[in-house]
Amino acid sequence: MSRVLLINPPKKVPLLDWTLRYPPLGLMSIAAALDGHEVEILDMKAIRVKGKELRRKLSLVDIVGITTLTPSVDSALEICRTAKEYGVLTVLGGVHPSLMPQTVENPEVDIVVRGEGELTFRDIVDGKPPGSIPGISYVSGTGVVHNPDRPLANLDTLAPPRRDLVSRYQKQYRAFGRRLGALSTARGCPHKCSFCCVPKVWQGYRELSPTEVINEIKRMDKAEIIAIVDDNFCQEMRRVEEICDLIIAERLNDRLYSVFSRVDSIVQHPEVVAKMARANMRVVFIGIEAATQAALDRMNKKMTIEDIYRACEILENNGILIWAGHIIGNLDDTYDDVEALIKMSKKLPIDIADFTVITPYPGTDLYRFAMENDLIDEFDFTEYCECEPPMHTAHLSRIELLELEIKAYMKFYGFWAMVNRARKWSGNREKRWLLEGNNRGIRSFWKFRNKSAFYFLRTYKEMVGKTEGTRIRKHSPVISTPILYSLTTGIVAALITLLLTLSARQYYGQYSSLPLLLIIADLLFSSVLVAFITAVVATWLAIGSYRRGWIFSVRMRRPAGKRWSLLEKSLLNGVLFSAAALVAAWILVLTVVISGLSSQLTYGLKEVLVTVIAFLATCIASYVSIHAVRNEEIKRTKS
Ligand code: B12
Ligand code: SF4
Repeated sequence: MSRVLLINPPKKVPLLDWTLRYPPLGLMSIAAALDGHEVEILDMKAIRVKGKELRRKLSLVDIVGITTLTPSVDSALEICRTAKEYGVLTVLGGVHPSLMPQTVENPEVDIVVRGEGELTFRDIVDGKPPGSIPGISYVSGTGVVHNPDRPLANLDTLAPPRRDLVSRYQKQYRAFGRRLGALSTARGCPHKCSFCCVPKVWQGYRELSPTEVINEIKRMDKAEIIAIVDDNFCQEMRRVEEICDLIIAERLNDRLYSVFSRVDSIVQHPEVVAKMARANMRVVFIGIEAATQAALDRMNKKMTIEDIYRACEILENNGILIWAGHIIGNLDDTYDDVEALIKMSKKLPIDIADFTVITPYPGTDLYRFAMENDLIDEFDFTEYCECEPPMHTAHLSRIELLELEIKAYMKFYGFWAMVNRARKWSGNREKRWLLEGNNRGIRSFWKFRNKSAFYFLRTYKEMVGKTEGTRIRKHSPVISTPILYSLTTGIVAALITLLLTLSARQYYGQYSSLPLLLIIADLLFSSVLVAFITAVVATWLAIGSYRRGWIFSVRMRRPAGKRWSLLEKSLLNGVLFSAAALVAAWILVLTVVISGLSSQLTYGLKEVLVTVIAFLATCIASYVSIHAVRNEEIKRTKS
């Protein structure tokens, strides 16, 4: 008998991991195949485990198995390193090592299990020699060995997941503020979308029989919402119908269900969708991905824009909560295309929206294309969480992708958009469950929304730092919009100018008794000087502030015109604004002199004049400079 510790690594990715906490179904499934062995599941995403406690647990076992997605690979490797200190056999499984079996080249990893894990891991734990176990990769004396793939199992022959091993974390597994249970009723997907790794990991599509699905639901009596994790639960609508009939007949529709579905499946069988609603399948996640047919075709999505509209209509008419996924920055998307996608998401009756930036997961066609075309900028997999763009596209830079993502979230989860959505939910009998139990559904979104705002502010600053090659101070001031920034700096510049002119008043004695020519010369000179200095300083500050991520500017990108260095742009603005100030001051002085009001050329007039010039020059110079740097018209001085 071996002692086995199965670990869900602690890495939490922003956004999704904040709203949804799922039980580690993969680990529960492989644990089910290990009878006769001593097994524990340590869900480090559900609870905080101190280093000392982890070491203690590792010191007591023979084998550690860790489930690994791409963004959590570092976290998994770190656990392997600790495990190796205690001589524990380390095994990695899950999506990432299945797609990148070369992960086994890390000295702290002994074995990588590719694809379906139950029977393969069972062989490892039973102590079979590595050479005889299909579906694993390992390092032998001659180098890395990739054994042939293991034939896929009949799902009905596999033991049901060991839910008892995670019951102590049950309170942590939640969605929409409700206790969540996860259920897999099918594996794989027959489609081949270019950005998706599922067809590569699972190969083919297999189902659990409807009666087994019902048996499994019966075992999940503690869950208030059951998340069916199949990639396209609606792949075989006749089976879905059968499952729904059984759920209704067995009165298992007292709990909520959430499923993932392709839009075309919904469009082809609206009558089954009505039955899904009766079975209390109240949340359907659909992948909308793009707003143009060209983009859908390019990603091989094999559906139409009309399908998207029609599927939303069908779901809405059945009172099903629509949760839609959008990809920001499909390969040929322009800025306009992404803006159209954001608009579309607001136009459709979508209740919850995910906006994920294009992410080239290893093993996908997208990854291959991005590598071949040198589009990937970030090779640190911990950043592959669909929140921060690791690549650029032909038309969109990384910072633009991030800006568009932020813009999408701002529009969809803006204050009034949220209020309107809450009103819609409260007026809809089928969606009112979100407001039940002290509004826990809505409150979970509200928390998510506010946390995301802070996350995006930080990420934006960091991304500006990376893409602009600027060192970002950790605690830099809050981010401002260009208008707010320009107005604030304008007011500060005006106040400083006013104070300086006020304090210089004593040196001028009786100003209005000075010779007229001298007063005119002084007014003109002061105007030019103030305009020049404020414009130069404002330009320099605005460009620096933008590059440090203190100004968040989402706007249409114009084709870059002439490019300036920071010094050139500052001097240019200085000259332009002082020329404008000279003209303005001249007009004022001439008007006063010509109208015979020379006695009005007082020091008070000078104070007002230079203060106004300082304010305007700073505001305008800041604003235009922000847009100049935003449009890449300013050459980078650092890299
Ligand atoms: C449910 C789900 C989630 C849940 C829970 C994830 C979890 N760890 O359980 C939530 C919502 C939290 C989630 C989050 C994310 N997810 Co997710 N998720 C899924 C989904 C839909 C189902 C996973 C599942 O439960 N499958 C059923 C079980 C039985 O399969 P399994 O976990 O793969 O386990 C089997 C094998 O992989 C293997 N195995 C797994 N672990 C181990 C360990 C050992 C030791 C061994 C031997 C074998 C083994 O054996 C198991 C049984 O056969 C998959 C889609 C899919 N088809 O995989 C996407 C998927 C895994 N997620 C994905 C992504 C991108 C994410 C996020 C980055 C999304 C985001 N924007 O935030 C985050 C990352 C979270 C993180 N911290 O790393 C990608 C993974 C891409 C990649 N290369 O890693 C997938 C494939 C979706 C996709 N189409 O792209 N996800
Ligand atoms: S995105 Fe969905 S439909 Fe497309 S291949 Fe992946 S799982 Fe299948």
